[in-house]
Amino acid sequence: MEKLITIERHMQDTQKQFPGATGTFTKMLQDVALAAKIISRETNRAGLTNILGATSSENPSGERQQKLDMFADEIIFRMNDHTGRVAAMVSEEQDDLIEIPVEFDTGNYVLLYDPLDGSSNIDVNVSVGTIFSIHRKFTKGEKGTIEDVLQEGKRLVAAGYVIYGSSTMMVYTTGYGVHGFTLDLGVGEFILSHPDIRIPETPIYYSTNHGIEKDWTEGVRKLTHYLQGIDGDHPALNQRYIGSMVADFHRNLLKGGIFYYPGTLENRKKPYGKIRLMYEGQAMAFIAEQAGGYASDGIGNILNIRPHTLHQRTPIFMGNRDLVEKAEHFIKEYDQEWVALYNEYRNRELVI
Ligand code: AHM
Ligand code: MG
Repeated sequence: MEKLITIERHMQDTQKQFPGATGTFTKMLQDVALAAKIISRETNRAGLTNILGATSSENPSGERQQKLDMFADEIIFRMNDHTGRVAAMVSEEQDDLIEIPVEFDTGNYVLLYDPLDGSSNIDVNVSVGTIFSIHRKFTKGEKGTIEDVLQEGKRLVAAGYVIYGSSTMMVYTTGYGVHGFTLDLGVGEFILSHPDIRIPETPIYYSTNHGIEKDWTEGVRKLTHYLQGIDGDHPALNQRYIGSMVADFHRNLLKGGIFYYPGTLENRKKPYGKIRLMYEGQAMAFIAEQAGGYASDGIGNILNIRPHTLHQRTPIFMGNRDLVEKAEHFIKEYDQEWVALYNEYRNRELVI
């Protein structure tokens, strides 16, 4: 019989391998897991919120009518603001650095998160997700700073996501493999269901938004034809696109494949892509790499980008390493004009 291992137990056991570890970091991950359970509960009843919330006398504050992404944002903040473990936070839903209220102690880590990714899918009962990552604070002083947050992805100490799908799963890495846990609703625990996830060598899917193909660069077009088996000798892959990156990535992580949201031509809507480097890109890139895959912005490793602003965008190609390297190859060959445009943005200096 397989051992039953809760996420708490798994995190504690991992921590034991590091003598001297204080457990602070483990507890912080556990706080995120608890926030995920609350968000999962609300996400599951999203279709009922208007009906129940409007009539419930128990809830005069109107909290239930709150938009789910705002609710998720607040839950993650409230779970972490008073623990003494976190020095600052940043959220995709907030413009600026989120400071720890003065009445609480601060700690050695900063937390970055996208509280509800793919939120356009909530109203139509399609999977959404939460993405998070953790950097170690390195500046002096008690408060976390923008510099603590805007570190390169390769310096992350942990990252993960929660997918609110047909079941709720939390997948995380601390740099020692990628592990997945499924929420048992009956007991309210995340149970280890996918230990040591490795992206399969043979890919099955490619995932991208074909609706914006008219804005694509030539390199992205060539890549897509390659993945479709039209150009070159690669067997044709199936196309799947949900529009929630967590869900699209999760499927491709378990089944093999590539997800891309490229930068577009200069005069089109998204020359630098859509995905946010700090809340989405770095975390996913760390997980992809830990699972034996790779994530690139089309030029190089996303984990090597030196961030210059909180809401920085990044083009993204991630999944099986050989496919992502193929994307880099096509972009180098066909998209030099776009590369110059994007490089100017990518290499901007951080201004405080
Ligand atoms: P969001 O953070 O506003 O939800 O946007 C990010 C999402 C990703 O999850 C998804 O991959 C992408 O937007 C879909 O965008 P599009 O509808 O342009 O394909
Ligand atoms: Mg998002």
